[in-house]
Amino acid sequence: ASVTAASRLDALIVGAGFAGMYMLHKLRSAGLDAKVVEAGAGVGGTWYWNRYPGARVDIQSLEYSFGFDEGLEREWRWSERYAPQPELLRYAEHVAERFDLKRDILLNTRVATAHWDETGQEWRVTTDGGETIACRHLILATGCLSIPTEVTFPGIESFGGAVYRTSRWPHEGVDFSGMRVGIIGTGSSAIQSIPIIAEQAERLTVFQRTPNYSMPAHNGPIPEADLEAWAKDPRAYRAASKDTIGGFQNEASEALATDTPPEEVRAELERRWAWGGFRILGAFADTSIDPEANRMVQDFVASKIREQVKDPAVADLLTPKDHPFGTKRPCVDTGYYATFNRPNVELVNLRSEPLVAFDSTGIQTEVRNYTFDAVVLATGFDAMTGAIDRIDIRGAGGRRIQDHWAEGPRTYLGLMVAGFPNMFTITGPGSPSVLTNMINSIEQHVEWIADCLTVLHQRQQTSIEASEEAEAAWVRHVAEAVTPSLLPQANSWYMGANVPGKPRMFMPYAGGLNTYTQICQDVADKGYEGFVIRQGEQVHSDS
Ligand code: NA7
Repeated sequence: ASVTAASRLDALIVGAGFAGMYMLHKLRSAGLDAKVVEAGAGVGGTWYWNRYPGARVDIQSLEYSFGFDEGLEREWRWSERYAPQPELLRYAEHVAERFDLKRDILLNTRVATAHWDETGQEWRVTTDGGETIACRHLILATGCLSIPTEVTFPGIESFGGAVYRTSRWPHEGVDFSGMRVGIIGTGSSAIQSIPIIAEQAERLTVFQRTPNYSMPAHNGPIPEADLEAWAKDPRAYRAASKDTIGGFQNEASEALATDTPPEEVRAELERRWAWGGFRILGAFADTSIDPEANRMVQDFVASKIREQVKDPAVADLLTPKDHPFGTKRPCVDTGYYATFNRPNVELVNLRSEPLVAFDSTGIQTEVRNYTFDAVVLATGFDAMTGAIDRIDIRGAGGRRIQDHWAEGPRTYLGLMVAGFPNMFTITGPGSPSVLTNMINSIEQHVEWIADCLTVLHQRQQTSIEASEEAEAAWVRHVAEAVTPSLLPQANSWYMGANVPGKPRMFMPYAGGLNTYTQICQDVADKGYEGFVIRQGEQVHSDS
């Protein structure tokens, strides 16, 4: 199909989650012609798809919300510290309405291919609906945790009961009353849903391969101190959130656990545990880099698990032993550990009792047969690269992104890829993204990209591309940034370790959102250092 220059967009954005929506708003406000293609039937991304019971945000909502518009900020009130998924979805829909975004969002449509056209200096995009769209810039706002892993089990198709995936939950919900339910996985999704499923179901069996560290959310009303600080000066409050490693306020301490008397370490960890959520991560500056300091936090969490779980054998099984604290994404829960005190809940250790197969009635392990009416798969995502890999993207010279990333994802600043002109990733590999408060990372990326495209547009420059050297240097820098930390010690999805055959490489940038923001700003201030920018070739002039 041929597309005339007249119908070419300035930018096509893929995905209508928070990133895609804000990107659309920013580009339209700058006078650019932009549209969004979204696979779901509605906006909201993560919060559109992940409708499992108990799904909620792990960062306080006061900070996990947009700060770019004061009107939006003033009129929206969060009901709790950590908003539940339905409220986050309402917020996403509210943002779409408020900024009249939907007229430029094509729903129920998945991008199939995106090929760079050298002559026209544009991307040719096709969708599963058969549309062809030409665009100057292609912006991938496809999410870091949007494609479930293709985990499957022998015989699962013969199972007579229902199978649910946490990330593809039925919109009408599921009533587990009177059912015998099995759940596979003990990551964040499982840890949030297990307490609620356990209350409904007749019996719940949890199949655990690796235990995770989980901290109590202590969800409830937003803490007075935060509300006051925010109300006094919302701009200053937002700025303080962004000027941190993780993109949220955490009372980050400079103190070293190894220099602190043990009883003081314990008291500080207790105080932060009582506050809830991720606050414990900021307790000491050395817990993420020094095994001995980390061990103190591990021991503390283990003691907390023992306090909450009555059966010492079950408590022991729930205690992580194979990875340091914080090296896999820590979980935040409401009543997770105490759920194992319920008479209708049992924990199966897949390490000592491997899963053999499903049959028509349930799950067989090497030890027993379990009968179920329903099974829940909470088995995780092909993180950071999954959604990008699934599009047939070809850059200059027809090079496929999968080939360029064969040994792991390579980007410059997590924003662009050498050889893929005019293609941006929001919260892409090589950016801090999944190690941070996503909304603050999204705002930073979107604003940087919007400024860049505005400058190019004003100067009639047709293309921008990361240089090979800048990309190579950034890949090295991303590796160096994580080297002092314990993060690479875990077989985490940060490392690509949860997907068979995926190259092992620490994908996000561990240098902190504040440092990263400064680096991106400096690059722009130096005239987009490390990028190759081409002047318009006047391809449509009549000379
Ligand atoms: P996660 O955190 O990747 O958790 C997936 C869980 O599923 C984890 O416990 C896995 O155990 C388990 N799993 C995966 N495959 C299998 C098989 N084949 N057999 C048994 N168990 C399996 O995904 P979530 O959806 O919970 O959370 C993703 C992110 O969303 C989270 O980190 C937050 O950032 C929000 P394993 O550890 O691999 O042994």
